[in-house]
Amino acid sequence: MSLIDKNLIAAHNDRLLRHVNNDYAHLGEQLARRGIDIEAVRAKVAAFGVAIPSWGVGTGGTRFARFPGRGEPRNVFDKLEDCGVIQQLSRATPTVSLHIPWDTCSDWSELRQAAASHGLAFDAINSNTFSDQKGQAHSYKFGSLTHGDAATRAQAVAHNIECIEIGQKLGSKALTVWIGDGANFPGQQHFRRAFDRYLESAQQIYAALPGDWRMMLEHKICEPAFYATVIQDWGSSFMAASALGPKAQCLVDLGHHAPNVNIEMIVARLIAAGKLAGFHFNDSKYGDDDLDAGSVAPYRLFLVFNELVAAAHEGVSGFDPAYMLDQSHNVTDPIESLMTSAAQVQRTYAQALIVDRAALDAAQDANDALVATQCLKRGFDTDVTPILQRVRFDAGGAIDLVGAYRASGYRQRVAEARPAVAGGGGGIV
Ligand SMILES: [Mn+2]
Repeated sequence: MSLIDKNLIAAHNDRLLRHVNNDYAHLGEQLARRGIDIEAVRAKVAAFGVAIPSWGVGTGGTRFARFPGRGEPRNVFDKLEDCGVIQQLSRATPTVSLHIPWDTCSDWSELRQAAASHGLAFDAINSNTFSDQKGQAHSYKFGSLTHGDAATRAQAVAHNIECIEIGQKLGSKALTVWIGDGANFPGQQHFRRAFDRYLESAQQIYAALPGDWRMMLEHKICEPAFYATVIQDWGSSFMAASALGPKAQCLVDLGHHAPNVNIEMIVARLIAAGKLAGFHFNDSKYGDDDLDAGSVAPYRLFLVFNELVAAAHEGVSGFDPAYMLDQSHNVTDPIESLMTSAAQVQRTYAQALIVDRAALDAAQDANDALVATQCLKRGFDTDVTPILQRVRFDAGGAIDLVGAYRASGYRQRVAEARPAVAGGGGGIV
């Protein structure tokens, strides 16, 4: 099933293809002079995918307000359609990451079929114990997996196990756990006891994991607990993942760190320890801003990818990170932002792929700081756009993502079919 008319994409591509081919040939020559085979880079970029968060296709919001967009998805089936459009045009987003209970539905096999009809599969499933759901017996106002009350903890554990069961029906292979537990006042919480309770609860969830599943622990420095968060940084996350066992790993959300933290170095440490679960890509200027990936600090994103490409290049055992976007779109059409961000992640991957690793190693060995850093800059400064355009074209996607999307009239169509609804999950974690 095609959500966007294939003829429209083809007509749009036809107008651009000659230029793309010329640009690609020129870039190929430039890279060849540097000893790089553009076809090898293209093949790796074509095989790269980043998951779409189901919550990302709705308009986000802040603590102050949410300004809904037109034709917002009303349910998980609508969300899958929007994800299908992103995948049809970008060819970089073959999977969707669901959030329970925001994405609850009555027939999971029907949902799996709907996803398949849009060319989509399911990535990690996300639990939610950071807000109360209708009819819930115990409130999470003062915590979930770390709550002082055993019945509240048991309820949160049971929800996570239910998420695993749903994920199994959908073909997921991972559970992502992020909790909002923590304290808003000094003295409110006994730090060590709260962490012990987290481990005890997490162990029960871990015990329910199927053999081929991973448990991804997502840390966050603050919010909603503004004084102290139980799993606040990669240290706590690593302690928990180590205590739980080999199937537990640490997920890095780029927005969940203190300002100016060297995230690429955290990534390197987690790779070294065999504990890097994967990423939630986004960008930030001040805090957990959930801005579009690479929109503010593209070089920081590049330095993260430099570590990832280096690990793959060096054949680090067990290295298999999961890639997801996690953004809040307050002023853009979420489909446009997600397509652009997926392409940005692809772009950054390609830039890291063309770093001369042998030259970088030699410069490091010779203590030649200037040449070493130039090796990285040379990758980052290279405009790899023609590679991305060719990858999309070859796979049946759109050379010009936003141009083709706007020409398709998809947003106007769904705006008519989907009357505005109040509420819905606006939370971004
Ligand atoms: Mn996240």
